[in-house]
Amino acid sequence: KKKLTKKKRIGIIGAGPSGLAQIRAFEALQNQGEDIPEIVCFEKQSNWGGMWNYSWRTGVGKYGEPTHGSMYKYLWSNGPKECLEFSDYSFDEHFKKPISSYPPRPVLFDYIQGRIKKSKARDYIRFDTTARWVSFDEKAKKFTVILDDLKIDKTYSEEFDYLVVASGHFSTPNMPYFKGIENFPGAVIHAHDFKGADQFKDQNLLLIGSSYSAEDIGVQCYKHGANSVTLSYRSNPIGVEWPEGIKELPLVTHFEDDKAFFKNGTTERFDAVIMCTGYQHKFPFLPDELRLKTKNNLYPDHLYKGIFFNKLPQLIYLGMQDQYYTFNMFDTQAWVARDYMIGRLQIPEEAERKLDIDKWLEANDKLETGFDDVDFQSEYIKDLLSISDYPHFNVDEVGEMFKSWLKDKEEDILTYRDKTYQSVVTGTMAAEHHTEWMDELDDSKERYLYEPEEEDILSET
Ligand code: FAD
Ligand code: NA0
Repeated sequence: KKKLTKKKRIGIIGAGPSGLAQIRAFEALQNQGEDIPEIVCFEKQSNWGGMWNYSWRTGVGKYGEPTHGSMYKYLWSNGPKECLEFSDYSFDEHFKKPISSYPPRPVLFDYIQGRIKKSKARDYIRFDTTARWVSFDEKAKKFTVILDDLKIDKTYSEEFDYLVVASGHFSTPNMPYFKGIENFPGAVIHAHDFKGADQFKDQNLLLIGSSYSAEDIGVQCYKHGANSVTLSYRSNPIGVEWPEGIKELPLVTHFEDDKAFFKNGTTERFDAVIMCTGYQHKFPFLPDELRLKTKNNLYPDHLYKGIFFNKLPQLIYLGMQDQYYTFNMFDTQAWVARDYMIGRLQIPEEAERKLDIDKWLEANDKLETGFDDVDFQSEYIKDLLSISDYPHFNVDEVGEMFKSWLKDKEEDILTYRDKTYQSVVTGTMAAEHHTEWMDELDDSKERYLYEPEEEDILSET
């Protein structure tokens, strides 16, 4: 018992894929017979999984906290699952059979939970607990975190030697204003509050933005029966060949009642407006001097190795970059962070760290195409792998898959999810889904894993 009190204490804010990766990294060490620090993870929702834990709520949750979830019904992976596979827990190990390359949200949520359900991960997490405020004592070199236990409405505080911020950055809407929008008679929402296409059936929709949310919500609404979808871009159109019923226009200048005016002189009437205008990095629990201030990009400034807050590396951020790689990137980050926290990895002094950051920022500035972005993030992952014992995977091969995915989308935005890829972890070729994506309106796990042949055999006997 005495030994326990001497242990370093590690606080983790958020039990989404990033926070769970951090817990998993420590468990991997424990499985090697090593002693691990004391870990406490705080999660404001009642369950783990972050974005993947779908919530029907908009606005605030049961306890009045801002609703975290931005995912919606009928959401299918927007990249091949082979590009995000954990290298220490394969899809084969979880599903025991090949599945398609683009599973729906409930299936990926199931996969995320697979490797940690088998362990004690849940014991480290305090659910329904919001991190309210953080301070750092320079003398004691410790963080104090003020927490709200939402269930019993009680505020308390705890001290930590290291703090891992894994609270995500796709939750707080960036909501621009357009003149006259206050008089628009239909629904005006941000993508964060979009919960599925059902309510927009037969409507004429205007989506502002030209990135993943605009593309995916637009295509979903088209698939599920919207009358028309118009995407409005500020900088560049998505630029694929859209089917009849979806089109792109330059930016809206203003609204008059239900009429939108566009930069190219076009005017159209709409039933609803969905702002697909991205998210803010928002850390209301962090003071100015500890807060990461950045736009959504592939290499946020002030983070050494994209993880350690340069002015105070005891403060660790996971998953704060824009993401091609997701689960496997969070893992590589968490493994590196773990090794630093247990003293296995030494990092250079602040000035030298800054030089390294600047080198990455300079390369980031030069990126022009999607392919450049993929190469950049692949190099970043390889850099992390070179300093950690996270099971290596063929990053170059994954990079190539990302490039084919970009090409697939350009070729046909409605059918790219029917393509299949090969796992770099197991070599398994993905199965073809039993139904083409455009015809598949049911995103449940049961429907996804159902095997028509087996069913047929059963009915014959
Ligand atoms: P999150 O998943 O956002 O988790 C953060 C956690 O921190 C949450 O559980 C939250 O409740 C908790 N939290 C926040 N603040 C506090 C606080 N103050 N106190 C306590 N807890 C707190 N990625 C893919 O790979 N494929 C996809 O198809 C895909 N689709 C996406 C679709 C949408 C609409 C969005 C928004 C994102 C999508 N992503 C996708 C990216 C997704 O963000 C990542 O896959 C992943 O969820 C990021 O994990 P995270 O743990 O960093 O953050
Ligand atoms: P996201 O698309 O929500 O993806 C987040 C977009 O908003 C850009 O097009 C930007 O234009 C535009 N924008 C910002 N301010 C604007 C303004 N004032 N007026 C007009 N347009 C404005 O956000 P971003 O940041 O990519 O783009 C913002 C994440 O969610 C992604 O990581 C994605 O992977 C994930 N996601 C995944 C899925 C699926 O997997 C679906 C949705 C989202 P500009 O001019 O800056 O280019 C199915």
